[in-house]
Amino acid sequence: MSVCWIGIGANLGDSRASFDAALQELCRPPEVQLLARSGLYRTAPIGQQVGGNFSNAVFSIATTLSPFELLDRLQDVEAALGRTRDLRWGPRPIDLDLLFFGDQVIKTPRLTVPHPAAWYRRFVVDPLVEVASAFRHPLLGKSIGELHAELANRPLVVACFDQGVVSRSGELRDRFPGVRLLSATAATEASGFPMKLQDDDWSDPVWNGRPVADLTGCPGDAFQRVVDFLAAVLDTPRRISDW
Ligand code: A4P
Ligand code: MG
Repeated sequence: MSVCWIGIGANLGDSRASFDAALQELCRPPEVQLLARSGLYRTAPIGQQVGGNFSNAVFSIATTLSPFELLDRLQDVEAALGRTRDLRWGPRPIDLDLLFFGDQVIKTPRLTVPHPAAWYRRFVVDPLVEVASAFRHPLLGKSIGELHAELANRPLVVACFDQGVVSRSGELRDRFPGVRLLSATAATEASGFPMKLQDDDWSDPVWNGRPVADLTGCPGDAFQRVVDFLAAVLDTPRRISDW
């Protein structure tokens, strides 16, 4: 039996009804049991073509399924609730992301676990900290509560290895006043919470003891990826109700 954490999101249709239907459908067979769920959050949309505000939440299950069987099940539930895949990071009536599968680490073209963005997207971490504060991230060696607290540091120091992006740090400062973007060499000496915006051949999940933001799978050019990353870190999701 494995304990898994799943992120759920929607910005089309009646998201509350879709969330309830997704849980019911997913937990219908005996191989999946619901353990806990967070409240419902209203969050700012991250991504250029993603549409309007989202509802987001997280829940945990116990399952005897393998990670790939669970991914199949999640995608079947998404399809049953009207999800189509016309556009990456497009508007959606339901999205189910496998955040953690116990402490397993999986990196294949079809499935990456832990989900690379699980630790820095506030639309995931804020609901997660409600119900899994003590859970230790299997790659980063820190608890969800610790990661959540570090994301709140201001200024948020971000170490960037991409010189093209660093040369546009003024633009980023205007847009995100709480952030100090430094080149990687400058950030090594900085206190605070540097992050590296990963280039293609870097595989370490931590750098100088700090989490690496792996943006390689995100849409857009390097600058847009950094914009989306910072927007996801600096968002302040609003808890709207219990779920
Ligand atoms: N895949 C790999 N690893 C996983 C995993 N751990 N969980 C593969 C789920 N799927 C995983 O996903 C693309 C492919 O990722 C799948 O075929 C699967 O094999 P998708 O659901 O088809 O497409 P997507 O959702 O557009 O892309 P992706 O990369 O899953 O994006 P995300 O991470 O879901 O982000 N803003 C707010 N406020 N709230 C949101 O929930 N969501 C997104 C999409 C963007 N902006 C958002 C939100
Ligand atoms: Mg997804």
